[in-house]
Amino acid sequence: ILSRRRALQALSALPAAGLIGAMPRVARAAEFSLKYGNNLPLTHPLNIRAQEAAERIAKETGGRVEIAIFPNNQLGGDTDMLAQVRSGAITFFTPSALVAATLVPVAAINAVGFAFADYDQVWKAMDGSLGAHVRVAMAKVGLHAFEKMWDNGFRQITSGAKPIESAKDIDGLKIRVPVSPLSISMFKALAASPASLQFSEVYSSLQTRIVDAQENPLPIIQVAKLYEVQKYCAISNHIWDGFWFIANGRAWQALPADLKTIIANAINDAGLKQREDIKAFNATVQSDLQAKGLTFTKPAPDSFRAKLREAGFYGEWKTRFGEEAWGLLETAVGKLA
Ligand code: TF8
Repeated sequence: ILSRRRALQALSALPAAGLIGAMPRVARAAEFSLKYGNNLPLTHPLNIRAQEAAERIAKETGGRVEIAIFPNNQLGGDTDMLAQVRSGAITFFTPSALVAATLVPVAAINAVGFAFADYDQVWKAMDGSLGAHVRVAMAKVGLHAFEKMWDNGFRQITSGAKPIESAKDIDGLKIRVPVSPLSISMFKALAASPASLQFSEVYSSLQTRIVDAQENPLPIIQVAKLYEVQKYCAISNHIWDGFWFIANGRAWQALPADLKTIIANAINDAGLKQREDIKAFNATVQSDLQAKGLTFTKPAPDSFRAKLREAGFYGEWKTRFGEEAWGLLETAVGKLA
């Protein structure tokens, strides 16, 4: 941005005659310069599709809207970016639903342990009334959530010291979870010893053995190179997690309607493509990770679910999320408790 400003100054110092028409489009300052922050490396499909959306938006608005992307925690961890998008310091952020829930508790509803069985259930619910319910709650705290969620994936557990074959093996496990009350509650109910850390701290906390384990979807384990600091991976599918593409509500409302339409279409379309990318990624990522040295196990979900029921996990979260949200979830996935 700075260098562009300097380029503009340099241009304006040139003799004007005949130059205006020849001026390259990038040299014109955008009417709306918007910042978007996220926590992922540029190699993740989320950043690839977000970049495409930003280019499409610049093109379709004739350069009136410019979106600068700050990937890879450049602006701080998730909690920082959540504060920034709330205050308007940045316009866009894509938190995991788990992280968004620190501000809007019901946003974690999709992450109830062992709720979703597959992607058919997921997209029906999140593109339907469950997603709509969450977006209304976001609006109440001044956040505009775009209609289409982006895919993070089904979360899996990696560990360093020993493989996880059944729920018993996570007794006492020191596991990093996101800054998420639901994740803490779930892993406590499973008798593990969970600790909340920002995603930006995950690699180093595994490397220095502050924790033994973490849980994330396979594409994240791949792009964040967590296989370098972990030995085992249990395909537990314990949580389906997605990203909410959110905007600061005031900044969003202040945009002219025609620009809002262009931006929303570009972001929602990019989200749908990103879902397909993750699907394709999922087809090969397990064998890639195996080749990189991770050993996989596939514990049956039953022992986990039984433990959660016994600990009263589902009952507690039904109360915390409320009858309405819980009802929408159970309509999508069947009875949980
Ligand atoms: C976490 C998050 C992650 C996502 C992803 C890295 O583990 O939930 O799954 O934020 O962008 O902190």
